[in-house]
Amino acid sequence: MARNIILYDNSLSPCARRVRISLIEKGLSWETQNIDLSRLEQRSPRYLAINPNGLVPTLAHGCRVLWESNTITEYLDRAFPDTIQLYPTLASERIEVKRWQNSELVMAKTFRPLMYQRLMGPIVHSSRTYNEAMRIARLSTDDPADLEWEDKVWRVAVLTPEEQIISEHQLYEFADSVESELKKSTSGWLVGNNFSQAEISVYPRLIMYPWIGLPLELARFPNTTKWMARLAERPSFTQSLSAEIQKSIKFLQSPIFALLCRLASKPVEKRWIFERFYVNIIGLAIRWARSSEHVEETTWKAPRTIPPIESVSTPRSPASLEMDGPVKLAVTRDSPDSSLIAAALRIRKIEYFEEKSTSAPRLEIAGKVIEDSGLALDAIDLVSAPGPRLFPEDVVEEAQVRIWLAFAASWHKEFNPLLKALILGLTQIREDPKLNTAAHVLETRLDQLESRLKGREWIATNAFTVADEALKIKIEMLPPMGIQVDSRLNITTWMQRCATVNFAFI
Ligand SMILES: N[C@@H](CCC(=O)N[C@@H](CS)C(=O)NCC(=O)O)C(=O)O
Repeated sequence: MARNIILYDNSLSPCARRVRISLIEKGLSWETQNIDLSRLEQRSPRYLAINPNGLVPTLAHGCRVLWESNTITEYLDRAFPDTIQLYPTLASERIEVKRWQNSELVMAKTFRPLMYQRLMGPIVHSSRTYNEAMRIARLSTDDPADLEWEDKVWRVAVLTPEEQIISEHQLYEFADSVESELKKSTSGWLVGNNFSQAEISVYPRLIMYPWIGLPLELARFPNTTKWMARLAERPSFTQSLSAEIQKSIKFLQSPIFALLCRLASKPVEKRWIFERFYVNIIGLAIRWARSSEHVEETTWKAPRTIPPIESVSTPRSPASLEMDGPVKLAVTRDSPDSSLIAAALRIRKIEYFEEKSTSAPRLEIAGKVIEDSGLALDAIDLVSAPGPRLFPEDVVEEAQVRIWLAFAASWHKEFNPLLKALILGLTQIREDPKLNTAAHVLETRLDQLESRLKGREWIATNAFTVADEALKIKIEMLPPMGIQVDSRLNITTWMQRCATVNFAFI
């Protein structure tokens, strides 16, 4: 049945693939709009207007537009209660699924640069001249940070050889954690006794390891190999892979591509004649195989403006995670994540002991030790506590809170180095080119927020939510970093409104 769903997708994207798998598992049909990442279409103003994080996937269900793959899949479970439910209802299992999703997202931060170094970079480098690559990127964006990124990608200089080794090590640590969980599992699944969203979230990127030079050897990963083979047999896993990618896999894992990667990362002037010839020939073949190379204009369509048909949604998972001792929060000085977790505990009226920490904030709650603020919010939401839930009962409102939390979380790449510089006492932040670019990116994020707040009192719903708190905490820290907020009127008024919220009465 057509459900008025559009997926803004890219066939190479593991994040989009997990949404595709969920849609197929649920028997939902959708329309695909391809966003060409190699042309930076995800950074175009038109795309940023529907997804301010500038990443795929985005899902439009009628006029409801959602980003962040894990939020989308959770929304699909709740919005389509008559389909297979992929998230467990049991709070203890649900939080384990979310733990996998979070550690997968942490792994993705290491995977992304290595993927651009070893997969996207060589493809773009060999199939386009430098000027062509920059001209194509400029068709989508004139943001200096994006153009700087494209320059690095074309030069296949995203990571140094030393950084690549560190990344490889971290990525294998994640694969080891999957292996050890599957070794312990009596059901053969990551969480509980059933196939769940955990599989759908972890598999798509893990299966791409060999494409970026990280083979998953049978001897080291026997359980993972078996698990992957079992998953590959599910129709949703096969059907979620485009024919184009299925054809390309052999090429991406071949010595031909491995040689291209080696040569592409060597400066052009240091290549032998036959090496240059090799890169050009493979580049021509890639160009010929990729039909989109010949298209100048973007082809994707905007979301529909009609609301989807209302239906009864699955109720929110009950807050039934049992507390089994005191709640402890180890806070890090000047850390927005620490402040957010503390605020969430106060909203839910949970008493906790605070300790000081020099590493990442750490929450101990309901027998779990959590070092990720996203996961911490979910755990705080799922424990039985006297205060109101962090995520609203309404399915659309819940998704809105989650996407705006993801918007706030996505500032980390720029926010963290600026914060570090500030802690180290650097005052002339704008004089450092890298920090200046980071500050510029955050200013763009503020502009996005300013336009979201136009005519609205709160960021996600029509009441104060934890998403407002997450953004407020970060914005308060910007002026000392040399990023002024005052000129943005909607943000200033909203900040004043946030300051009046008294957690004791929420
Ligand atoms: N946390 C986001 C991550 C999305 C993401 O990183 N998407 C990648 C493809 S898997 C992308 O759009 N990459 C383009 C880029 O990095 O500029 C999600 O789960 O949706």
